[in-house]
Amino acid sequence: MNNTAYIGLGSNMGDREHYLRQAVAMLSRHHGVTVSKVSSIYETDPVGYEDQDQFLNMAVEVKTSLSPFELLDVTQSIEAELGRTREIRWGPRTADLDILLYNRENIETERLIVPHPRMYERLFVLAPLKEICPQADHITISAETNQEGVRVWKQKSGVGEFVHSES
Ligand code: A4P
Ligand code: MG
Repeated sequence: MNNTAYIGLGSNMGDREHYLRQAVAMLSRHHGVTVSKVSSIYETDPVGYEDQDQFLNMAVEVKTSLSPFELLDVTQSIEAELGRTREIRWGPRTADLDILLYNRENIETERLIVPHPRMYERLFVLAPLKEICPQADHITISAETNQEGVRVWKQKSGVGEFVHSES
């Protein structure tokens, strides 16, 4: 578990909190992944495609023995298992898991780009990330970023509450 990664999670369909909790619990059940920190849960206005319901967003820190691509396999299988159907780009989803940072690596491939290319202008990513990630503390939120539409919905609690919340 000698790598540190940050994952951004979002949901705006059905029981949003349930999907976030399920996703975190599924991450932590994977042998190669330990969830080490969880942020608060934020309620956020939709960005990109705006004619959709509000999101819940959060971020988690994981310690992992997996490579970035293996971690992407895991996050994508969690999205699939949580029944994500995606008809519209940036549209509604039950669970979306984006790899935000993986150590300090820069990866630019067809399948995976890290740091996540859109995270720097998205307050719904940066607000939860800054709570748990020392290296993100230095990221300044650009002047063009809409400062509104992101508010704490449930204060940060312990990892254990997430990991043991679902069977
Ligand atoms: N991919 C490349 N890099 C990564 C990475 N670092 N992490 C590839 C995860 N995936 C990565 O993603 C499309 C492809 O990106 C994947 O096949 C993977 O190989 P996707 O998740 O399948 O598609 P998507 O999420 O619909 O598109 P995209 O472009 O990833 O959307 P975003 O940027 O994730 O935005 N508003 C609020 N308030 N809250 C939200 O959470 N989310 C979105 C989705 C839009 N608006 C939102 C929110
Ligand atoms: Mg995505």
